[in-house]
Amino acid sequence: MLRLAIQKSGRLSEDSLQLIRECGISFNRSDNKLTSKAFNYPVEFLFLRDDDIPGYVADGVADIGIVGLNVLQEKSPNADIAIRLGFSKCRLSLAAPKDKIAEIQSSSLQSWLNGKSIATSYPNILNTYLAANQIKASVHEISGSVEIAPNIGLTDAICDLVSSGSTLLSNGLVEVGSILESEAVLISQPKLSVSQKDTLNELIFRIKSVQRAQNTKYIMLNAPNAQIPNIIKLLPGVKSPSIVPLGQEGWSSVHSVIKENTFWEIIQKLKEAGAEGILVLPIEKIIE
Ligand code: PRT
Ligand code: ZN
Repeated sequence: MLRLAIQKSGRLSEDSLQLIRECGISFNRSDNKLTSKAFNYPVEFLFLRDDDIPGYVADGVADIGIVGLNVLQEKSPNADIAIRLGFSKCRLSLAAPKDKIAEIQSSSLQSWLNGKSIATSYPNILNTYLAANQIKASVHEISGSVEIAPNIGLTDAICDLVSSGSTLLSNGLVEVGSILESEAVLISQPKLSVSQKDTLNELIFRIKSVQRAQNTKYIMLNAPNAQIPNIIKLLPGVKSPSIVPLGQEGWSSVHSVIKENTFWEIIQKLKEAGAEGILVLPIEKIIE
């Protein structure tokens, strides 16, 4: 049995549980229970505050856990990351009041920060960054609402998580530098038994299959046979595209996969190459 720590409620919870479901693992969750066992996989869930997950995994109370890289770097920077999960993306950034921007631009961020005070909930990451950049600034640790610190005269700047940037904007702050790009990661304790390692490896295999499918679409299109060589060049596929003759003489149907990030560019080129009736479908899993 592998004990998996997941955030009880918050920004990571729903995506973590969704990933587990997409890996074909079923479970029941009642809101007030702190643990739950999967029906069809040797895993038990522990529902915890995200800040506690790195410590529980380090102590072996949980065997694996899903947590933001920001919390992991702050609490257990040397922990083993089994796989990056790609959701809950954000960055830990330095921000300053917008009326200081001209001053910062006229020198450099490093020299402006010297002698300044910075509020943050991430003192360890921030101190490491300051030391690495030879900046002497004072760090004020506060646990929440960091973005109000400059407005109430507590500090000159802040170091906090940013995703859309709207919290900074509504507090009159501007992002002046990013010190960590974060996303959810799966971590594991170092002393798993052989069978626990097998269970973890199987879970990672399933996660990779889900991730590949999320970034990829299934595409079907029709084209005149004379155009097929040009179309194939645009669609390399998993191995190579499947070509199926159509009922209409001289035409074929091409089936393949395309990457999400090249999608619109490729569709345009396919149309120019004579493709018609293009269908694009989501893929649930890709096993390699
Ligand atoms: O109760 P518990 O301790 O478990 O949860 P929590 O309240 O400490 O954490 P939670 O649920 O807010 O966040 C969990 C994790 O989500 C974080 O550790 C990050 O890894 C990730 N994440 C992703 C974020 C954000 N995006 C985010 N935008 N965590 C916090 N924010 C906050 C940020 O602190 C700031 O206040 O959102 C605000 C900024 O957002 P924008 O969109 O206005 O820029
Ligand atoms: Zn927390």
